[in-house]
Amino acid sequence: MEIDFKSIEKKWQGKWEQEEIFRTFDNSKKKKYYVLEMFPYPSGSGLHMGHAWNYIIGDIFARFKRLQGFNVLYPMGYDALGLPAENAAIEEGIHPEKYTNQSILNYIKQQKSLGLSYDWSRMLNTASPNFYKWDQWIFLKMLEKGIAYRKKASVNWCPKCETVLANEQVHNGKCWRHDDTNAEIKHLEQWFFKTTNYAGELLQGLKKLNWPQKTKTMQENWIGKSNGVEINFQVSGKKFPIFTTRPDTIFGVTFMVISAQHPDLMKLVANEKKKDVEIFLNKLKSVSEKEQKNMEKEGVFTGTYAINPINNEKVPIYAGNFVVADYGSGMVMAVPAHDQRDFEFAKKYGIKIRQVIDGGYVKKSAYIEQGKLINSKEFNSLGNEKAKQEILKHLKKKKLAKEKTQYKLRDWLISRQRYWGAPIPVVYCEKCGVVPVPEKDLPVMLPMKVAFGKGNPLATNEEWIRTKCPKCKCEAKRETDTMDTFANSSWYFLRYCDPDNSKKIFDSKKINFWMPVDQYIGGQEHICMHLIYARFYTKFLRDIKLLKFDEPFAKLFHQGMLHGLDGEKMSKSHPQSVVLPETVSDKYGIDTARIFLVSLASPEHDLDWSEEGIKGSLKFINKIFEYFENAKIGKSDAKTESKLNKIIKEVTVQIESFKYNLAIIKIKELFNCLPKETSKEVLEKSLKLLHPFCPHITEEIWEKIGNKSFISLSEWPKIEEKKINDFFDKQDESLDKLVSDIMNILKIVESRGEIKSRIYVYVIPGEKDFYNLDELNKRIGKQVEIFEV
Ligand code: ANZ
Ligand code: ZN
Ligand code: ZN
Repeated sequence: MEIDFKSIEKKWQGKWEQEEIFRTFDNSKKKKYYVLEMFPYPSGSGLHMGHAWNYIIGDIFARFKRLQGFNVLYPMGYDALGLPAENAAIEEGIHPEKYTNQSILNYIKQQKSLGLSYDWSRMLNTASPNFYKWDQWIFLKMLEKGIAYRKKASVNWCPKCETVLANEQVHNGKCWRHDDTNAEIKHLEQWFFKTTNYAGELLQGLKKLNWPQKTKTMQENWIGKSNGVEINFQVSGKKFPIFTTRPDTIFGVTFMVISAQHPDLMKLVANEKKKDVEIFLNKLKSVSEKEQKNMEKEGVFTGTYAINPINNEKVPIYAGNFVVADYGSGMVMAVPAHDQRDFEFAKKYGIKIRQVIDGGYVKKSAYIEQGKLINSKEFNSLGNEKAKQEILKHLKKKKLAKEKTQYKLRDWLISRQRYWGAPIPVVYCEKCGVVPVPEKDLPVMLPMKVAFGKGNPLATNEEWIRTKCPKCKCEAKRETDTMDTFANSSWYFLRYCDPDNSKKIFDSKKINFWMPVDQYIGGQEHICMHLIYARFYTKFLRDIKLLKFDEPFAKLFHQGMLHGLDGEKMSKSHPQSVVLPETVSDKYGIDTARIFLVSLASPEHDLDWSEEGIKGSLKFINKIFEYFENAKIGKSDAKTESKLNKIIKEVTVQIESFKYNLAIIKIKELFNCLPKETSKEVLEKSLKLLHPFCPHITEEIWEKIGNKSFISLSEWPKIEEKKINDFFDKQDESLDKLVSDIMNILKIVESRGEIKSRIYVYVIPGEKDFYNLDELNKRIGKQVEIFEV
């Protein structure tokens, strides 16, 4: 049988669009349900099967929820600003705006051809001033509240991207976009968002989220809570706080190490040592901070000393490569006897090692286990856990220490020295300093005319840079940095709830109605980037009273990775692996591809694309089509009803938990045992189960069996518990057993050379009707008779 997929797809996609059946309204009486896939970046090379898979997973869910009777918000938009578009445009010699618009149009076309049921009226494009205006607006609010701030810091710079990166965007010392490029360290004045203000809450909030445990643990580790103590040492007559988790070892401090990247390092260095320190710093210059931590511990004496408050001992301060500048205070009290890094350092530079915890023999490595204190005056012989408390108490009394919770999370560096982003809305005035652009002057539009390839493109448009100071009206200069594109994806999901608002960022009433996203779907690569930033934005917007909830994404699902025929992860960087949805739908129909993508494995697992597999799916679709073509509408029987209801029950649970593959198995099983003649209701219910997976052909069949409405807008079949009858299953089981018994006996008999054409089965009285004789005959392939004795 030949199914004309092309025209069926065109027909239904056309009707859905024309009648806007997936448009969502705020005033429905139904319960809301918000389904969202992570924000795509519209690349010029378009969408491949790997991307398609992600959207199909979401679409199946959205269609399912819609049939279940929810008022489903299922929007789509494009994370269009950002470096890839800028780079691609430079490569192709066209303006990023043109490049982006073309890519978006292409994306929309491709997504529509997958049969995705988005509400296209809410489409977002972050490159539109109507969107990035609100990026700038949020920035101003953050500036007002002290959450956005500017500081000089040692920052990670990607020489390939030609811009700085946030801490989250440096993966093992390398740029997240360029795993062949080490991030370099630069000292620059940059804009930051104070994510650390929310560190505790970001950690705490994870508890109540319905996210995969692994994901939560990864975020937890990224945020990295550490409970310790801050102890004031004296450095050049001033107090200098030191973060430690081991106050019990304070008598063992024999030196201090300040981070080589510490902004105040040079202020602290003694004149006669300035040269030495500079030579050391130069050596480190091209190595990122993360890498330095893995390097051999190195350092140089600064010529300065610190005074240990517990015993007033004078200890030398070194500048070292293994201390992080913006963790704690960027200086550590080094205890070589009990900390391995300090131990290695002390060995290398011949510094004294003083054991203060009794235990192992400190000669080859630090002793890091528990033990009783020694060499610690009045604290001697205390167990070291107890000593932690006692020493803290002692120092606290003298106001020299306090408890401190420290997080690994860093503030988010949001400045980018690139063009295709939202301009940071501030100006620099000689008189007034940094002046925010007034709200009424937003958006600060990206100028079209800039030169690419000579550093920050925005810095090449003099005319744009020159402006008037909003405060004193004197000549002033615009900020030329743009915002990290992750800013856009940090709140886009809110704008979908009120996409066309031109007066406000959004109407809080609408947001509080739709949010949080009930089901979020996306890859694991964003666990410590987008998923942290979006949670941070949500908390900030809540604090300025725009939102009434704390967390943006109630439930999260990570899809696996699709691999191409060559076994490589399907991506642009492996052209051999790429399969295009167009090619597949031309050959097999998009519903075939959809069902293939979810039938082999549960979608959280990786999947290999296979030509064989898709042929199998095509067979199944053909079978379905043929079945409905030939089905006679009449009466249904109790057995079919029982099976149907049982399977509805199972499929409902399986789709809900993304076990799409198991749902497909059940649906196949159902169609295997549907009789040629059954009721319209049974036919329709069975078809509805298939609908989320194969929206086009189910619409077509739905119409063929006499419906005028859309199956897309119909209702998920209700489970009629009372029709489920285990008797039929027992009957099936007994029949299976009888068939296998007969087959075994036949085997024995026939091995003796006797050929039997008739088979008599003797059962106890009343059991004869328990077996379906037709079925029995069919399966044995011989005539069977049953007698009651
Ligand atoms: C003295 C000491 C003795 C330490 C000892 C450890 C063992 P976590 O758990 O990761 O928070 N530290 C403090 N600031 C640092 C920085 N900016 N860069 C690198 N290391 C830093 O680790 C806390 C410990 O890491 C602190 O406790 C400090 O070393 C070090 F036997 O202080 B400890
Ligand atoms: Zn890079
Ligand atoms: Zn001014």
